[in-house]
Amino acid sequence: MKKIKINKIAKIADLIKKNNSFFITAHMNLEGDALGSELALYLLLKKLNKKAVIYNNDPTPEIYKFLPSHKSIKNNFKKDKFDVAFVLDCSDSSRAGRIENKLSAAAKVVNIDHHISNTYFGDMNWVEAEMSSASEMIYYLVKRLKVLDKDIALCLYTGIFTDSGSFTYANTSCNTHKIVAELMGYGIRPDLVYKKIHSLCVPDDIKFIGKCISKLKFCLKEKICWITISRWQEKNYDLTEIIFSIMRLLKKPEVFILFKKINKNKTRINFRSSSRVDVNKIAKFFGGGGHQRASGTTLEKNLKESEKKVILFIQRQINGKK
Ligand SMILES: [Mn+2]
Repeated sequence: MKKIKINKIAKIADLIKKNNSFFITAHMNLEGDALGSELALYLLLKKLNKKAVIYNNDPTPEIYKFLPSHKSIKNNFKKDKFDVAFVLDCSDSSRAGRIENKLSAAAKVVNIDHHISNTYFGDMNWVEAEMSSASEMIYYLVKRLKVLDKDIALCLYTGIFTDSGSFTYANTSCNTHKIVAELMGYGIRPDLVYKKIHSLCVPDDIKFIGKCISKLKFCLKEKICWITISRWQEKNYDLTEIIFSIMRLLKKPEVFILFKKINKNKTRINFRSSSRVDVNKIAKFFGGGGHQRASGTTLEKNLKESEKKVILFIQRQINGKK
């Protein structure tokens, strides 16, 4: 485990103390870590009597509406000037969607992220590629400024919980568990958080998942495992993670891929790695990015072409390593 960048935390804490107005944003397609880290930072700033607002590209998914202060999140940017803009959980400023254009409303942009593919787009950049989540990073800032309370703990817990795959991914460290132990001391109910985020399917969803699983494909002695899905429906909750969690029950695969048809000439591709294969590099080759163990990209190609190109590339990658 690499050392945490304490000097960055000190600098950001200082920046918060010296300034008054802040806006916060995170990536499009909001999930637990984006929202958890945003809301924890928002509550931190409010506790220090700062002017703070969250602007997101997308509306908050229903399932996260148990998070404290979610109602303060705005989708329409008002013309205003800010001292500082915080961009959370974004490998690149473009991940913030249309909010990217609003960053110029702030005198300074601070980039706080845990993606290895981060482009260091901020005036100040705090990037910790070994951390489980942006929420884990915000925890250190919260500690530094001594503002941890029950609401902040719930936001941070939710962010860490979702981004660490319920504490099962390789990014879950000893520190992650120490932090979670402390957060739970504020009365977090893990069973309720799990239920809010995961127990959401209706019977048709499970049937759909079953159909997807029945289409499993393998190659390279089951080292590569994938599914192509021609009728993908975006849900308010993440079927992608559920399908991956089933695929991850398999013993042999090193790489898991989902190909989802968005339209005739657009395919969304998600990658997961179970061990040594760096799927950030693979996604990057195809114009995307993410983490070593989880990444994604979108190709302007049909489902079949995308499948062929990507599988061939990964086959070469794996074979080339031997
Ligand atoms: Mn994250």
